[in-house]
Amino acid sequence: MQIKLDGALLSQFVVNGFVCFDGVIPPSELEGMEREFDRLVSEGSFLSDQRFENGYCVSVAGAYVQARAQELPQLSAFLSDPSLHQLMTAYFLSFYSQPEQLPAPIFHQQLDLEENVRAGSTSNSDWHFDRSPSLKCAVFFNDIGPNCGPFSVVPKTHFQTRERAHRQLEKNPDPLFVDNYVKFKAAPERTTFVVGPGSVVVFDTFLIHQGGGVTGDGRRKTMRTVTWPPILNHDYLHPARFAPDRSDDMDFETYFPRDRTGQSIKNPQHLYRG
Ligand SMILES: O=C(O)CCC(=O)C(=O)O
Ligand SMILES: [Fe+2]
Repeated sequence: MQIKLDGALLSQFVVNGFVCFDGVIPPSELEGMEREFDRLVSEGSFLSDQRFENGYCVSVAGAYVQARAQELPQLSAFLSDPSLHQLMTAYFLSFYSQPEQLPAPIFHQQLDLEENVRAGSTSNSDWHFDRSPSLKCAVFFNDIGPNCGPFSVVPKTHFQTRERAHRQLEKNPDPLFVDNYVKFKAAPERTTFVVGPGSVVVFDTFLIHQGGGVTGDGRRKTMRTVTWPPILNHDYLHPARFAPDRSDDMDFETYFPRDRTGQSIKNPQHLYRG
């Protein structure tokens, strides 16, 4: 994989909340990654296992894949790609006022392996931002047409959602209690990734996004890696200095889709630190 990083790409990422590399993974590498994806799914040893109306999403630890680099060479190579690490580091560092005091991020801590094989939706098919904030790298294995449940984002919304999350986290530092589903007052201007195989979208999960809603005979096979920010604190939630122009702010309400009881974050690293 070849990603050329420069200042223009990074500022586009910071302002829009995502970058898309269309067809960046060559077919030979993508085939190997898909074979290893299938192997992990068939082995059945998962951190979590969700079943949807239209398929499944299972999660494995990035460290587990890296520890098996001999057997999973193409996935391991993707997880070790230095240009992705550099891109994510630069993005994270842009948020913090004292970046030199931060622990280094742990890249691709989790891999979500998802297949949507028939018409239907997933728990991610409605507009939302993630409760546990992260950067995700979404890799698409097949040709994603408009009926394949393409991933969509509403550009630049990651500033507004941070403010909303921040207000809630000051009351309860557990992000799993944040209202993270979104109802827009008017249809938003979305960017939809109708992209070829081997495309990678890197996105800030504070962006309002959705995906996985397959229609007709569409299908989608995708992997999303999850990299959590080094610290979830005031700096990470106050990026106002990057968004002096708030003319793009949108009118939306947030809601919590299910009963809140029983929710509690497993990894204290992700608690809001004030
Ligand atoms: O299915 C999709 O493309 C959306 C996935 C999603 O919401 C997420 O990984 O946070
Ligand atoms: Fe999400």
